[in-house]
Amino acid sequence: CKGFNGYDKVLLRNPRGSSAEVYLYGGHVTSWKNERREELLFLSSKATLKPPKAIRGGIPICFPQFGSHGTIDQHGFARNRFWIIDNDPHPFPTNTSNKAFVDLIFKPSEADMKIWPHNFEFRLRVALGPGGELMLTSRIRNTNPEGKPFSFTFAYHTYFSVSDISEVRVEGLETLDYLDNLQKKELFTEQGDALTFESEVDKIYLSTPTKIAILDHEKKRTFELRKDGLPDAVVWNPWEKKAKAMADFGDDEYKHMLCVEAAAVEMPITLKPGEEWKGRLELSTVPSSYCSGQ
Ligand code: TA6
Repeated sequence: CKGFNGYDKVLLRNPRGSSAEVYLYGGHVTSWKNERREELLFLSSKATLKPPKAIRGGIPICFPQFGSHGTIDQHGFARNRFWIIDNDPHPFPTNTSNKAFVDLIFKPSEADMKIWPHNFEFRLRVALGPGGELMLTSRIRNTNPEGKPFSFTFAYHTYFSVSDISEVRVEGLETLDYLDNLQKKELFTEQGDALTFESEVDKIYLSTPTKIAILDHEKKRTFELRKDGLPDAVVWNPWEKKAKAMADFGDDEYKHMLCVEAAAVEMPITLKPGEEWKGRLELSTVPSSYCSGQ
């Protein structure tokens, strides 16, 4: 259905009839609700759904670049473009019997190719599983006719909704090396126990495990993030000062969000013509008995 400003708005409902649901604008998931219709993703009250400005929240997809360098927009242009429903999803397997899903495709315009001179097909499948789990699969194929390979970096820039950032823990990134965007991007090593949050954080963890857990004390809920083809993980909260400096971010909203992003940043992915890369993200929630301060 036509959503805001021309973005196609798509609603996925759980095939088993539960009230779990997912909303997308173009290739951007903006809402993921569980069977109790609780919103699990953060979307700023000041988010604009107006291309080409990126939507502040949900799951923006960073491609062909994570971060800001060179002439490409910060986090690439895929998140700011129109996607179309792909009725010919040949590359995706058909085992979707118990899932609600939509297939979208994005190809670069002439203007895009002036920014990044490559031909590609970016197919995205967004699926809602029978248990309310949210799955995103990206397939990016190099369709350069004249034999040119290309390299890119990528992230599912996921904004999780949390009750209180000061009572959130992240498990799975302990003892790993990370690049710190707040300290001139040197390489550091994380300490030995779960991450907790008292101030701005902007770290790119390298060679991370397939599964990362985000524990919300107040809700007694754990988000489980599983990823494939995405070795790194970015953890970001702007905290008060940076949040106040963003027009599309409410002053106190930093207290109720945390970005944990399945990513490929340290080692760009290179595709020869005809080659295809697949990056998969699966999000689910489980009850957790974590008590803060443990
Ligand atoms: O993922 C962390 C980060 O790279 C931060 O440095 C911050 O810039 C954030 O992304 C948001 O970027 P955006 O371009 O969406 O405002």
